[in-house]
This record gives sequence, C-alpha cells and structure tokens, in this order.
Amino acid sequence: MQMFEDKGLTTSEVTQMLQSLLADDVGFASGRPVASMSTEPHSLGVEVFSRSMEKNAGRFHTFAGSAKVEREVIDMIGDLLHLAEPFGTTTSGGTESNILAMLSHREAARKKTGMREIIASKTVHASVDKAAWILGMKLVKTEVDDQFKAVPDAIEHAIGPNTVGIFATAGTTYLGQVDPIEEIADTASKHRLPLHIDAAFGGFVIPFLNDLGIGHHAFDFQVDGVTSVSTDPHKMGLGPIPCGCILFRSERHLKTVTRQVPYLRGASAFQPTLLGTRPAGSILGTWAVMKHLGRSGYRSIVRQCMKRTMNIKDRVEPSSTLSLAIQPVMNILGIKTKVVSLELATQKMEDRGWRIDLSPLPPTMRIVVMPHMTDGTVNALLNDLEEAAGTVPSD
Ligand code: 0PR
Repeated sequence: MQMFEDKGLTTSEVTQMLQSLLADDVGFASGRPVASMSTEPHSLGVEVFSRSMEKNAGRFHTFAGSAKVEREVIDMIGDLLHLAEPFGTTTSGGTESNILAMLSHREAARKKTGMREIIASKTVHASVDKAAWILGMKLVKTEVDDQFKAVPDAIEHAIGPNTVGIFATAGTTYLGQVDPIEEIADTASKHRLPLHIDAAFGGFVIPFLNDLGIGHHAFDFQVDGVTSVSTDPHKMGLGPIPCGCILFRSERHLKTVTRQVPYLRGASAFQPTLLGTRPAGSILGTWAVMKHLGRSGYRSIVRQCMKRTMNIKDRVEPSSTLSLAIQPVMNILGIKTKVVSLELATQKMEDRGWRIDLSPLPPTMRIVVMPHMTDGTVNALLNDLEEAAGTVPSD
C-alpha cells in the first residue's frame, strides 16, 4: 500500500481513520495527564482559534487587525508583569522565547570575542540548553540550594570575561520553585549583564499567588535589573497552543532580535520572531481568554489549583511510603517514594493509565495540578499513588 495514495478518501473515511489513530492520545478530559504544563484550552479560545485558521501572524501587513490584537496581548501581559511600556512579541512558546532571550544577550555583546557564556542554575529548562546549542554559546550551570533554588553567590562566582548574560527561573519545570530574582538581579546590575527571567509557567501563576497572599515573590519587571521576561499563555494562561510571549524592558533589546524581511511591507517587514508564517489564531484566542477571564478569573483558577495542590500535600506528608521533595511553592509537586523505587512506582502508575513524569532533579514523580485536574482525579491519583508506592517488590 502506498502511504500517500493517488485517489483521495471520502471525508467520513478520513475522519474515521483519524479517530482510530488518535485513540492512543491521552486527552486532558480523562484527567490522566498529571504532569503536563498545558491543559484543555478555554473553550472561548478554541472557538476564536477555529474561526481564524487562515490568519498569519507573519503577515501583519495583510492581517493588520490581528497585529492590533497581538499588541493588546503584549500590553496586557506587560501590565501583569509590571511593565507599562513593553517591547516584545508573542512566540510559539517557552522554547522560542528562551532562544530569543539568549540571542538578545549574544547580540548585545557583539564586541566580545571568544565563546560567549550564559550563566544559569542547573534547574533551568532544557530549552535553555537547546538555545545555547543553536546559538553557539556556552551555558555555564551553577549549583542550587537544598530548596532547589539558584544560589546568587554561585552565579556571581561563575561570571567571567566571556559572560554575556544570566538566566533565572520563576516557576521551575522540576518543582515550581522561584529563584531569588532580586538578589540575582543585583548581581546582574553590578556586572552590567542582562538578566532574563523564564516565567513560562510561573508568569500566569505567581501574580495571582501574590494577590491571594499565598506567595510574595518579586520576579518580574518590578525588579530593577530584570531585562526580559517570558511567559506562556498556552500553559496556565489557558490559551490555545501555540502561544508564548517574551517582553523586553527596552526597545534596544527587542531590536537586537529583529530582522528585516526585504520583500514584505509595513508591519510584516520587521520580524522579531524565529518563525515566519505562524498562526495568528492562537494569539486571538489568547486575547479572548484573557479579556474574558480577567485577573479575577485567573485568580480563582489559581486558588482552585492551589487548593488541590494542598490536598495532595496533606495526604502525602503523613504517608509512610511517599514524601515531598519541598513544600509546594505553586501548583507543582515533586513526590518521592520511601519503600519501593521511584522507577517502579512510576511504571505502576503508567500501567494504570496515568501520565506522570519521572523528574531527575531531585528524583521525583512530578505532578502539575492543572485546571483539568478535578477533586475526583486528585483522589483517584492519590489512591493509586499510595498503592503503587506501598508494595515491596518480591525478589
Ligand atoms: N521554560 C520552562 C520553565 C518550562 O517549564 C517549559 C516547558 C519551557 C520553558 C518550554 O516551553 P514550550 O514547551 O512552550 O516550548 N516545560 C515542560 C516541557 O519540558 C512542559 C511539559 C512538561 C509539557 C511535561 C508536557 C509534559 O508532559 O515540555
């Protein structure tokens, strides 16, 4: 059988085939993905996106209305992250944002010769390694403390003649930890280095934790010395995939990542993104979701996720077979096993249909309490976790 046949199939044949192929997907509605940082996008965003499929955000000269909407998304996120006049762009997600941030560090230090270096703690997301690899730069990784936070002194100590920038994280992938941004920013300012904050996950969580009095984290443009911040509407922003965003404090930084496309006109001619053709629909969907939910909508979503996070904590802490790596800072938990190996417990959970990550730093099962996790899911998850962690292997 040819893979790409000459004669096309009917729409209903195609739909049926696709349905059977997709039977292996574990959708959010099942409640089973419990380590994902994305979730079921808000229905309004899905509706807007599905009506905007033809719109190309790489062609803002043609889609000038979509360009205005992107501007409003940037301005809303700027407002959320304490930057009155943001310079930035939406992106395809946290990876592209980190590549752009590192590119801006490299380009701002063009005069430096030799292998340019970026400093970040070892809890930085894998996309930062990818960025250094792509950009031909060296990522110098520093130690973390016993709470898995970056150590400012270690960062300062790692600064050398080839250092061109620093990365820190607000909401680490591993444990949802927030690095000591203020102290790192002091170091960055002292050494006149740009500082990027990866708030891919935390950007749509921390401001609301602060509002709710659950956290007190200064992590964004409120902190002098922070030069760029990235956050992803397609994670806790409930926007449709793909939608990330990076903001720079000054136009100078945005310019360093902007290229001219000579054959395009007007708004399309200057592109600060890695991608050319890119969906405007997910940007429009994100705009709609942000407008519809408002800050109060996100606050209640974060409150709900934190309530469920604390329910998990309250059951894990007294357990004789499970323990927590750290006290949860946001809606992410790292769970350790006391009796059976982590690998075995994780495998047992996978066998039961759960989609859990085995996280290396520290070795834990990683749970992200996203809005698609209901009280029922949390309860079922914990029942299975207790069982999976409670049986000693008989060998
Ligand atoms: N920065 C941080 C702090 C992140 O956690 C992530 C994604 C990124 C950047 C990259 O974002 P994009 O994926 O949008 O490019 N973190 C998780 C990841 O490593 C998200 C995740 C984790 C998704 C587990 C699914 C999953 O099962 O992909």
